[in-house]
Amino acid sequence: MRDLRGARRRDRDFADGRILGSMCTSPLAIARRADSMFVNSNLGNPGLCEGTRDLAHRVMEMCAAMFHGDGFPGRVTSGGTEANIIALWIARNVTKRKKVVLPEHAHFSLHKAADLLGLEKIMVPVDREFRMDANAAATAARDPDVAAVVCAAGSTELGQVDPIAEIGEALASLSSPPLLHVDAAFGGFVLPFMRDLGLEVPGFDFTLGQVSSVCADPHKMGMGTVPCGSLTVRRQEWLDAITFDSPYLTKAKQGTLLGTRGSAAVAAAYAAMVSLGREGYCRLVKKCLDNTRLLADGFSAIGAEPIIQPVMNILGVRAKDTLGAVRAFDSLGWNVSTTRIPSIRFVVMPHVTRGRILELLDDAKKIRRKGLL
Ligand code: 0PR
Repeated sequence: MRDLRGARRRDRDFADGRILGSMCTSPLAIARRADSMFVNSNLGNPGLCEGTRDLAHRVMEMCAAMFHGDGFPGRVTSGGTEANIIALWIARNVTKRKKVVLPEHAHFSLHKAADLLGLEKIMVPVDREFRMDANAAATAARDPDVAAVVCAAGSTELGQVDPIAEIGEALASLSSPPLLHVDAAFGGFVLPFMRDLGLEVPGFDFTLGQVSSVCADPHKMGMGTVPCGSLTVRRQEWLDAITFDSPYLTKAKQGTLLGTRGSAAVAAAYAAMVSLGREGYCRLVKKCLDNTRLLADGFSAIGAEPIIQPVMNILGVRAKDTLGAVRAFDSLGWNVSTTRIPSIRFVVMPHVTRGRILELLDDAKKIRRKGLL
């Protein structure tokens, strides 16, 4: 136990409000409790664990409804990486094609997926607002060997939303269009609630007829525990394309990437989603957006400009010396990260309070005086 306590102390805790370099956060109390109730269950053997199988089903029903795909099937996953891999796996098997169109800002899990699946990547540049260039995406998608086009709804670096409606329209005009996968690993638990708050949100979900699949992670803005993601797809037969016989298990077939896997985070996702409901998520999202605005305005006030006006609760700030500034923040006890643009990246998760933002801005002034910002 001493070893464990020692190791645990060395793992940073979100609760101190100083981590702005992660997309995870302190899970909701009820999610932690749910997690600890299911440490002994295995979602990989649903015949033995019918309880968690049902919870997984209900989590997926809620995700489908959140993305206007009521009744659409899906899978809980271990996170965005697994969901992106499954989405491209489906695309490859359904279309029997060998290429994938990715935006330049695609999360590295999509590069992993392409590598694993033997898909050739066609990279599409971003526009001045760091959105996937719609014309270039449309041109790339005309290649008849393209299995899928991937767009982000909440890019990892800047939280930007690609012009998914425009790209979807271009795909609709093709005689045999590729699948369109939306990576909303982060934005999936932000954008629907921004819409509820009356903010303008570009189309990104199944309301767009061409969208084939959407992934969204309960372990990011969903307030669940790690590891939990989701993938919702438009058609059941697409899941059949990745389903295998599992003769030794209590169910004859398995349609997921992982085999044995924990149920705990699925129970936690269920607990977080049911207890927060849309209103609870709206409150959290509003708080994060307000704090992001405060941070962006604070940086502008000291002459360090945002790369783009924040779309959601992720902010990129231009620095004179990006790595030097990140190191300086680090030495003052802040965890922040960088983007390839380059800029300093701040993810304003629910554990980051208004008070912490004001402290961070005070420290930013010191870093500015050193000439790094
Ligand atoms: N898609 C997008 C748009 C993402 O931002 C991420 C994760 C993924 C997919 C992959 O999700 P999983 O990591 O759940 O498989 N983006 C974060 C990032 O790379 C992941 C992360 C999370 C990094 C917590 C650090 C950290 O402390 O920034």
